[in-house]
Amino acid sequence: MDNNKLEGVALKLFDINAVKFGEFMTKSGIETPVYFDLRVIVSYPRVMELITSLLCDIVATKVKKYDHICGVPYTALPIATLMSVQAKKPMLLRRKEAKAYGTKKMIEGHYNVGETCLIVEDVITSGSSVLETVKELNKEGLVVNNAVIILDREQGGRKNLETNNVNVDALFTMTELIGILEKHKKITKEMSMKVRNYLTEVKAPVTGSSEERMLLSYEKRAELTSNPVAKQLFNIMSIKKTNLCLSVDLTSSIKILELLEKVGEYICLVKTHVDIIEDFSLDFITRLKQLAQRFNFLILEDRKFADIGNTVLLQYQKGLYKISEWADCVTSHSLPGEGILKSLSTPCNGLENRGVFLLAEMSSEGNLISPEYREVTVNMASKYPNIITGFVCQNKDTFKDPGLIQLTPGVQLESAKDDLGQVYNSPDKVILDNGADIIVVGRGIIAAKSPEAQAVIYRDTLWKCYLKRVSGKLE
Ligand code: 5BU
Repeated sequence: MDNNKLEGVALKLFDINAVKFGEFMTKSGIETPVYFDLRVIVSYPRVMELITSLLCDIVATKVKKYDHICGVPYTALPIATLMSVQAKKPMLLRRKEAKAYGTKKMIEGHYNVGETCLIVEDVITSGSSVLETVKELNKEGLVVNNAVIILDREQGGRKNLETNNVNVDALFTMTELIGILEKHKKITKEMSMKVRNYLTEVKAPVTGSSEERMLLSYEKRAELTSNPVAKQLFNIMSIKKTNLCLSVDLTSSIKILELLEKVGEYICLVKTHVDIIEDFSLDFITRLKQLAQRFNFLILEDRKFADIGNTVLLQYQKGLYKISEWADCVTSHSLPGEGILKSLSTPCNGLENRGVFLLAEMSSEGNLISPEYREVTVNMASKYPNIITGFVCQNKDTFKDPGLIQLTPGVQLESAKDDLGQVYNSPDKVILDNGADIIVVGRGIIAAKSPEAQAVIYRDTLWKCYLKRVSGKLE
């Protein structure tokens, strides 16, 4: 490769502020001394031209065969377009969200199953954005063996991609870029050392493990989910800074509403057992929904469906409670088999944006769920990504997908158990060791002298544990 050209690009990137030095915070809450914003390069046609020609040179020498080029949205799209034109290879366009009408295609362009596609990306850290695009292309029967990128931050992304059989070629590694900038006195020796130390200390999580899920921020995970309720929940948690779900196990609708007036602002989700309410009415539901809207929380009806698909469909949509009309999400057992998920994903009354938390484990002593049952439950859920919000479970190894939510009940600050088999863990234990994303607290709050004060304590304690988890230094 032409080293002069390469140095020229590095210096230009520095001049146009596409690379900055100082103290920055990454999306996942980790401090970094170097930050890239390659979006700005679209304002510099000469830089675009240089980068395109250098990337095309790499591809010509390193990539044996490819039929298409696809950029990772959005920063890499213009670069991929220019490369496609220069190399005279057809481009594919990946959508971030499927169109709501017409064709629901995620990949636009003409292609045949079995053809190969080269990926273009600006920067890789963990490689997870590239992998998302690979996943979409694979779904269409396209094969991805190679990715070309502008900058490899050397924090584990290359390894993650190679583990997934995607070979990576980069214009620069971070070390090379820093070397050029130091040589040309754009940055001090000190800064260069600082960046090098940072690179050895902070590694991106390994993709596809439950550890990765635990280290990603809710904000990031909102982008990785296929279920609209999970997306909303991740967003609410990030905005309100709370991962507390209140289980309102009270038998009076007035008491439930009074309680939510006081604690609504501290929770991301309210969990109901609608069949224990003695004065249930549709007016209660109207008021519950008003509170949900006012305080920005979602509603989970903990119905624990467990019958054949047809009965569950009736239990979900009909009867006194008409759960499907108001609950954003419900809980369900996997015991009856896939029919239960088919029935819960049946479109009803034109309502979309519904979710299901599938029970993969329980908190009660002596429950009969075995590791095998847990595993087949998770496999079953993977066939219904649009409807599955996450799992009710106790253990981080239950699932890996960072787009799904681990909902964990059985949490209290004070007690270790109740008299009827419930087992409690501490916030620390469930979030840091066991991987809980949303934590269900019932009597820990509702039975307290001041539920409001107690909700604040839980909210603060749980959020602190989450922050500690995502800021953890890795490896
Ligand atoms: P508690 O008061 O924090 O013990 O209430 C816990 C709530 O979570 C209660 O409504 C249970 O029905 C629910 N729950 C649970 O405790 N354990 C489980 O494994 C499942 C649900 Br699934």
